[in-house]
Amino acid sequence: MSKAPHNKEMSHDAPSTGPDSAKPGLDSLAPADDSHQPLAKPTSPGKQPTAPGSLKAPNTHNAKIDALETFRKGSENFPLTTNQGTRIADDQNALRAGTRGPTLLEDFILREKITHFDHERIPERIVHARGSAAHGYFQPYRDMSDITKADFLRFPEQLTPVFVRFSTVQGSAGSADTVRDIRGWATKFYTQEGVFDLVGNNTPVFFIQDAHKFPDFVHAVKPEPHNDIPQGQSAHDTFWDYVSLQPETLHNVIWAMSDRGIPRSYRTMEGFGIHTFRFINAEDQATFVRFHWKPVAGKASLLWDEAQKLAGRDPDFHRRDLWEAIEAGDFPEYELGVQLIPEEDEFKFDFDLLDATKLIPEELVPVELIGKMVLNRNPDNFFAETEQVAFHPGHIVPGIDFTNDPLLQGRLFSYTDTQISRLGGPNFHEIPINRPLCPYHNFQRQGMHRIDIDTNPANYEPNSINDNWPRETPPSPHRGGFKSYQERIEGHKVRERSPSFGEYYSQPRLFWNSQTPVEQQHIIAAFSFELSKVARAYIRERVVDHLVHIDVSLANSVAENLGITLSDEKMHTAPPKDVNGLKKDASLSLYAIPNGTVKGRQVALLVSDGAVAADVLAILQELGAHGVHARLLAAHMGQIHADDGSTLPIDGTFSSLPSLTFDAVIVPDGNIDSLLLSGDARYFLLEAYKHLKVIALSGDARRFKAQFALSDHEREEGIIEDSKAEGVLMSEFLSAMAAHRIWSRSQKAQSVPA
Ligand code: HDE
Repeated sequence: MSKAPHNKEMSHDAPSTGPDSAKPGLDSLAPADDSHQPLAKPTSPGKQPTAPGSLKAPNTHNAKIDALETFRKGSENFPLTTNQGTRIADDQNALRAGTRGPTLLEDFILREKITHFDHERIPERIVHARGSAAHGYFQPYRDMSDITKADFLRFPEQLTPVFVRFSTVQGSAGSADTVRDIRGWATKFYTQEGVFDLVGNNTPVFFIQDAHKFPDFVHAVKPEPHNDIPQGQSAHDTFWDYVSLQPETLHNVIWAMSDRGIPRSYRTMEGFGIHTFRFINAEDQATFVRFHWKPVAGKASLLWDEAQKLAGRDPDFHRRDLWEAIEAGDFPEYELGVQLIPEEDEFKFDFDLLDATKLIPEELVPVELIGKMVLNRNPDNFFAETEQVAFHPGHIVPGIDFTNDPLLQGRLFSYTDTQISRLGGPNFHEIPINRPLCPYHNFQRQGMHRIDIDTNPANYEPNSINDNWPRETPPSPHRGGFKSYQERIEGHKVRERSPSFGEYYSQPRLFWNSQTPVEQQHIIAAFSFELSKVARAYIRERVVDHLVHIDVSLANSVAENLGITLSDEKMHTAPPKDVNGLKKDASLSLYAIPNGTVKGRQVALLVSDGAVAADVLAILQELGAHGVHARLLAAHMGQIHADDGSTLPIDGTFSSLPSLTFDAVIVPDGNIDSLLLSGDARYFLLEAYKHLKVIALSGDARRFKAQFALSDHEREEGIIEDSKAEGVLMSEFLSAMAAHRIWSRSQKAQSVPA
């Protein structure tokens, strides 16, 4: 690197920057002894990454898919040193004058260690502070060049590395995963033409239309300013005060109050780019596009009671699920979808495409699935990767462009600005997780924490000293320079919203009407819960007054729960107009269209000494064959003794791994007496029953039916029973589990106190 060529070929090969490329120069300065070599050959020099290339034939690009390898360092078999490489002889004691005397200022080892520690925190993200992330790759299904010239969407054989960070919005970095909130979904595509960040959420709309309102909205939803309560939740006065005064928020609010606000896992969430973007093809033709992520595992959510309990029993529930799924080889998969709208159709809708509080119903514009993303590797270091990753909707590549959505336009300023304060300067793009995988060269080379050592003698352009390198690339159909779409703009300078943004109730109504009856009940319960936490009665009433304009029955049910009586006039409020004549759109519901597979789900087996080994084995084999994870739970850790004398290792206890953390439960045959006597085991099953989970009872375990107020002869959907596990019991169990929950039990389950 010290004598790097002036990059005259403008190549798209491996980056010429980075610590490794600097090595030759540094090596010549290295001491002759081996003081910087491992003491012995490292046995595991850091975690070996899973190479996405091994899943599909690699191409030249895929060879660079794990570019972080350049920066990863393990420390096995290396001596402990200071940051300057000086070997440390004693890391237990500070240097002091006499064993009982004062510590000496001279102790550079102590000073360096404590100083570094003192600065180990960076400001957490102002929103989306709590997140977890994973590496993976994206692969397009077809050549999209008729619509976009974006290189990463042109070659079905080409894998593009990605890094995805999922997050909650409101809570701080240490808050619980399962709170009711919107989830952030930010994807960094390391394309050969530069980094493309798709920074979206798990809802297709946002709360506000204009970026200018964002600070007020965020202040309102964050904990209250006087006492910093509540953490990670919207159930408080300032949020609902804001909502009641800003009806444009209602659409995203009803999504947040639906089961979308409490996803089962990051694997079972949909994602959305929200704003309308533009695709640009090689002929400079533009097509409007809205981005979607569709989870291959299907869509699924928690129940509110589960979500609240999990916030205490396992605050890392989503983080752990993502991590464990990847470690187990159940790589989360998502299909990238696009809704494409020709430019000439811009004004065909009852809403404005530039309004981020409106979605485009899939019934009107179907989603075309154009590729798949697979998350197949956990980060090595939470801070270096998940915390330091810097997303920005303005990180964009040729073939994709912005529109005049006023929310998007404001975001384009905010993200760089926030990274500069969060990551300590303008060189955050040099942090390994943020570096483009294609070469990048320009004349910006100073500022805090500069890592690259630019050798070009000219740091300006035009220059003749270095033959004007690095030079601009003219736009061209492929691999050209970025050229903004030439949209004709005309207008007065105004602080004014377009009247086409002015309708707030039709889309929330479409959402409400599209839900299954159970989902509608959940929405009523969520509004009722949240508003019951609002101390000021007039705020509760104002919100209900808005709900009246969405749907009178929704408003009335919430009002009843809050002890509010709606006037006759309100009860006869006319509904808003249908959206382009549409009354329902099944895609807006989580469960209207059956979806998903059982692969990757978690099942608990409750056992005790005397469990029938053949039964347990049959269950484990059948679950394993369908990619379902089983855990054996007992009253104690260690092992239990099965009926045939064999021992079964236990994964957790009935209380340490509560039913909340499982999708379904099976009680195998054998020694049910002791389980029936265990309060923890009975609580486990009752709670699973309350949460509408599939329960299978084999052999003697059928005695548990009495717990669910069922006689020996009564059958109930979702309680799968047989004399043994082998055969029909397991096939019925698996097909019942595919529907996520036993919705028909909803009414009866309400009487369960667990
Ligand atoms: Fe963000 N948003 N946002 N946002 N946003 C941030 O950037 C902002 C908006 C989203 O995992 C911040 O790096 C403004 C919409 C995600 O690191 C900040 C506006 C959508 C993440 C910021 C919006 C998002 C952020 C805070 C209104 C969905 C987490 C830390 C104009 C399409 C990314 C940071 C990650 C993060 C500003 C609205 C999604 C302050 C001004 C709409 C997923 O820059």
